[in-house]
Amino acid sequence: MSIARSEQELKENFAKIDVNGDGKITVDEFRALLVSGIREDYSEAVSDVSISDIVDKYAKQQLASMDADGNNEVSFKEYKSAYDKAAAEAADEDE
Ligand SMILES: [Ca+2]
Ligand SMILES: [Ca+2]
Repeated sequence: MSIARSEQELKENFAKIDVNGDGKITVDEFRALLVSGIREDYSEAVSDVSISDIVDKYAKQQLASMDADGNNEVSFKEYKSAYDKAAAEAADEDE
């Protein structure tokens, strides 16, 4: 897995999560992302009701982990710095 990503690639990833295109990722957008991921993995086994609580929890965790200024939205700047931090940690583990 390559950890060196260009800013352009990060912008494209961010835009995929930022469904309404306002430049900020909200907990609802993280939620939608998680739901679509779960649907791909467990398309038949899971109902909306059974995944709802789990998705809520992880969406909030994911938002909180990236939301540096605590306004409940993740800007591209916050997304990028979270990604840079994860990439730096991954690089440390490789050594
Ligand atoms: Ca948005
Ligand atoms: Ca924020």
